[in-house]
Amino acid sequence: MLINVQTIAAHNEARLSAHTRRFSSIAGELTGVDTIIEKLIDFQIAIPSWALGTGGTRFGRFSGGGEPGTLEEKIADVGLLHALNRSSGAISLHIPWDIPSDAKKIKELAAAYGLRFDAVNSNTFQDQPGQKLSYKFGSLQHVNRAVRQQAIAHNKEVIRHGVELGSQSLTVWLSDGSSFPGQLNFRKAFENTLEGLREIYAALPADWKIFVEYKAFEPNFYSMTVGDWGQSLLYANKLGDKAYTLVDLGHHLPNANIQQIVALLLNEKKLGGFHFNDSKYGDDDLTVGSIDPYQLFLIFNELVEGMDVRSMNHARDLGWMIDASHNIKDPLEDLLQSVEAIMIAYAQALLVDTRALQDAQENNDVATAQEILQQAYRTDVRPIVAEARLRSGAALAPLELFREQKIRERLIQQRGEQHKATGL
Ligand SMILES: [Mn+2]
Repeated sequence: MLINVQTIAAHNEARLSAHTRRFSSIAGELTGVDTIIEKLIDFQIAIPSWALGTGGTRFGRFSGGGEPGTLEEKIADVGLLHALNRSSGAISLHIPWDIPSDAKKIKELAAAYGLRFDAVNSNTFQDQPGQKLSYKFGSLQHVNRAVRQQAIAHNKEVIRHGVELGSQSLTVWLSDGSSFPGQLNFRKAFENTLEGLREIYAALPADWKIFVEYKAFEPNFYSMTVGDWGQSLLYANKLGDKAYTLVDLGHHLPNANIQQIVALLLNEKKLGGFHFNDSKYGDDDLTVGSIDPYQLFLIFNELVEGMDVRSMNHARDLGWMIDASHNIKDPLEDLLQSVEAIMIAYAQALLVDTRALQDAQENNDVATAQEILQQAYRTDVRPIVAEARLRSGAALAPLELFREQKIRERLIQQRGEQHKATGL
C-alpha cells in the first residue's frame, strides 16, 4: 500500500489547526452538523474498474503511466482512493474485461482494502476475441435468435461471477438501436429485448436487483432500444420488483431535467442506481461537478427529499457509482475530485430546509423557494466534508496528499511508464 495510517496522520496533523478554525466557524452557524457528518461517513461511492486508466476518444488515446494492468492492480488503486477519502469503499467490475480467475482470492484482496463488490456490468456492445456471433446489429434486440441467446447466456455468466464476489446487482447497458431510418422495426426490437431481459431476470438470485441503464444516442444515432427513462421504466415495470431504472447523468439529451426524472422514478419505487459524471454536450464523461455543480446539487436535493419521504437509507438503498472517462487528467486525481464533488453536493442537499421549502411551495412563494435552495447551495460545506474524512481516518486533503506522496510517480516506478489499463 502506497499510503499508510502514519502518512495520513502526519498530513492531517499539519493541517489540523487551519481545518479546525474553518470547521468551527461553519459548524457554529448550522444546526445538526454531526448528523450530516454521520451521513457523509456512511455514504460510499463505487469506483468502476474501467475508470482507473486513461480513456480516449475515437480520435486517439493519450495514456498516462503506471496504470493498473490486472484486476489485482485495479483493486489496489481503488484501495488507495478509499484510504485517501474513506468514501470509495466499493468496486464495480465489467465482465469480460475483469473476469476474476480466483474469485475467493479477489474477494479477500478487496476486503483487505475495505472494499466490497458493487454491481457487475455485462458487455454486449462489442465483440470479444473468439466470440461466435457478432453484436454489430445489436444483442438482445437482434433479428437472429441465436445472437439474442448468446447475449442472454453472457448476462447469466456475469451474474454467476457476481455471486462469487458477493455482488448483488447486475447493470445492463445495451448499445442496441439503429443508425438509419427503416433499419429496425421498433416494436420487434422492443419485444425481443424484453424477452431477453425476462430470461436474464429469471436468472437473478432472490436478493439481487437488475438495473436497466438507458442512453439517448451513441453508438447508434437514429434510435436506441433503451433510449430514455420512459423506455427503461417500461422494461423495469414489465420485468418485476427486482428490476429498476439506472440513471447515468450523461445519457440524456441536452437540457433534460434530470432532477425531475429522478424525483418521479423515486416516487414510482423504480430508481435503482446512479452513474455520476458531468457533461457539456452529451455523454462527455467528464469529472463529476466540473461543468454544472448546481445541477448536481439539485439532483441530490431531489434524491434526499425523495428518499426521506420513503424512509430510505441514503447510503444503502440505491446504487451509487462514478462512470466517467479520464482523457487528459490522471484518473486517480479525477476520481478524487469526482468523489469530493459528490460529497459536497450531498452535504449541501442535507442542508436544505425542507419544511420551509414545502411552505414556500404551498404558498406559491417562488422567490423564497429559490432562496432556500441557493442558501444551501452557496454554503461552503467543504470543511464539513473534510471533517467527515478526518473522523473516518481519511486525509483532510486527499488530492494534496496524493501529490505530496508522489503516488503517480511511484506507480510508474512500480508498473512502468507504458503500463496501460486493460479494457478501455
Ligand atoms: Mn453508465
